[in-house]
Amino acid sequence: MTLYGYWRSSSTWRVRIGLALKGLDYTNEPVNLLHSAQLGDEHRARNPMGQVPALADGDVVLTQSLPILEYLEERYPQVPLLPGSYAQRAKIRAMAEVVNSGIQPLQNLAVLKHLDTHSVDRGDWSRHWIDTGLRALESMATGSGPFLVTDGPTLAEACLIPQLYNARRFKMDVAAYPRLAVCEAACLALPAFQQSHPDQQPDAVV
Ligand SMILES: N[C@@H](CCC(=O)N[C@@H](CS)C(=O)NCC(=O)O)C(=O)O
Repeated sequence: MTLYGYWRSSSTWRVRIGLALKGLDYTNEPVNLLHSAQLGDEHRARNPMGQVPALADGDVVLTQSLPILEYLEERYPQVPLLPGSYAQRAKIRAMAEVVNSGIQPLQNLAVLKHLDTHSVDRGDWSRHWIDTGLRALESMATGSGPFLVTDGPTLAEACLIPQLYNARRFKMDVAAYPRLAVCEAACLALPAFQQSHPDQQPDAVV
């Protein structure tokens, strides 16, 4: 498999977490967002939205991080990203969706660039939407241990942990969400989250 992504992209990190949890090998092909490589013809042929990530599995090219993770779940069921009962799996998906549709699209690069043309402060805007979503997740986190829903990391953590990393880039205090901070510490102690961390990627600039 080949993952087309960017080291600091939260959506790309979601997919790296899924691949790492399932122990799947892949080649990393950086798409430099700062050079607008995501908007070039070569990458748009993979993802017409002009966004990362895209994942090629043989001849199949997949886009959108959550459908990519659902594909991995069905194709490579080892180490499930959607474990537990029907109700738990619905909860995992709901928490992933808070990040995927309730936070990240409101503060992705294209939106922030457009805000610049309306004299809106990128930081204030982004912190507002990140805080709204993280508060919701804090109250939804009902797992008995450190994880959000079940006794290990799932699709929900694959979305949450990159979003918390992103929150820090906007100078937010993650300790303001104590349940989420505990979950983050538990995840970051795991090799799958460590090896998939943005700072560990070959295209990282740290
Ligand atoms: N819903 C998409 C979101 C993808 C997305 O917004 N990716 C960002 C990086 S995290 C991106 O490529 N931004 C480039 C841009 O906005 O120009 C997914 O989950 O894959």
